Amino acid sequence: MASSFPKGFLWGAATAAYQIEGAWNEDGKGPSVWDEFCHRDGKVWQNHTGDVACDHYHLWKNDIKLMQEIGLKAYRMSVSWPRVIPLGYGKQNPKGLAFYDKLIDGLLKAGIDPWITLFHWDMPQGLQDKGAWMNSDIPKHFEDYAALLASKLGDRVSNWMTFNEPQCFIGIGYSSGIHAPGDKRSMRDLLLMYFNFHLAHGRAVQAIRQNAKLKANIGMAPCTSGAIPETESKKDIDATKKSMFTIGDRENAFVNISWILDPVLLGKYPEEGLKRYEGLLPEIKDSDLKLISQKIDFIGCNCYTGYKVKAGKDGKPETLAKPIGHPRGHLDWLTVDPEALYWLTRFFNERYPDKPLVITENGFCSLDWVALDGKVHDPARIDQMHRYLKGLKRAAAEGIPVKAYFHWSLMDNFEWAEGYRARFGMIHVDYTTQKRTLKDSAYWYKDVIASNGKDI
Ligand code: IFM
Repeated sequence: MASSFPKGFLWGAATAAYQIEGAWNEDGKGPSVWDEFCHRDGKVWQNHTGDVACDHYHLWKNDIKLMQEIGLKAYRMSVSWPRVIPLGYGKQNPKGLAFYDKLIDGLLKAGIDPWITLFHWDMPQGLQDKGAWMNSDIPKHFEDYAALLASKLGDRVSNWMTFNEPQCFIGIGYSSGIHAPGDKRSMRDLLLMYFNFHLAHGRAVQAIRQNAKLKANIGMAPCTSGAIPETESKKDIDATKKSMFTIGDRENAFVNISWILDPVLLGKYPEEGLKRYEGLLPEIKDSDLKLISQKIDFIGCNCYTGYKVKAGKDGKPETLAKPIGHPRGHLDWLTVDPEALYWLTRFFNERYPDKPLVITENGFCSLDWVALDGKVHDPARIDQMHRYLKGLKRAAAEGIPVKAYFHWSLMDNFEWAEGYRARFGMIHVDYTTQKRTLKDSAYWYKDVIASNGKDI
């Protein structure tokens, strides 16, 4: 095992615009689907909204200081599309662009490398009114938005992610309706949305390359749970890998990672999916696949959880139930499965060989508060991070090209339909005063960064 992470490994933390910025209707910003959704009664836990969130729109300077205090080398943030183009198409908003301009300058001055996600779920309501992902014009609107950001910020920003977790904003937002815009569409519609998202991705990659002054490092940040073999026998490993990329049920809105990444990296949709979704898919032309499979520079992945698999009869994957009392965070879905990062990066590298891999999100939510001693003690988050990073370190030691790790999240923030009840940050936020307190995990991470993970 290597004594530290590879030289130049990038340690970062991540956030997203709607979850931290607040200022939902300031300085000419247009509404997003999340603004509209949160203002509807009963959609979000205790009717919380992102109206103010962490007020990062006003407190960004202080937040950069805190990032410096932790020693972050990189910061993954997203841009709010309706803040810079209020309707999502047409007129730009100079004040919104000025905000990101200042923020980027501030980060660079602080020695922190900005990694920008173009779309982290806050679809402009103006485009939602036109059908959003159902509308065949959406890829073109997204291309224009990407071109705008690349031309305004691409002289200082080189790292870009087109989308965050398509399976969530399509699969949850338009299927179960638990997320904005709260829609419930058929699988046929969802597959069309996934297709339009893919086209939008391809167009955005082209637009960034054409408009950015700096050489662009472009990827995407989909999500998946990592499949972990029960033992390291060849038959368990083979079955586990199969399970990781297997297309789920025909009606499963949360499509498998292979449906997201194969067209982008292999230039084709998985055969198994083409059969499974037969009769539900839009027409997909070779020219579409060419556009979708524009060369990207890295594969990002958001991974929080894992599940164990063993080879059953005839080597078929069998998923094992988690034992009673399996460790988990404050939200039910967030189980602690540390080997996930090792197996995920290993299987990705085998399916999509030699592409740099970036963990664009990984983290833990707990019930943290400021203790009598004025500090925030979050040993569970430290332990979670420590265990997961061990897996990533093993991957690096075996030559898997892992390049960066972004902890979710820099600070506690608006956790979508869960409101503020789940705290994911390394920085505690008191939402009534906006006071920030670095948690124990932030100091622990600071040491990890300073030693390049030597003691992991
Ligand atoms: O808060 C979210 C983030 O917006 C997307 N990935 C998962 C995080 C935790 O649920």
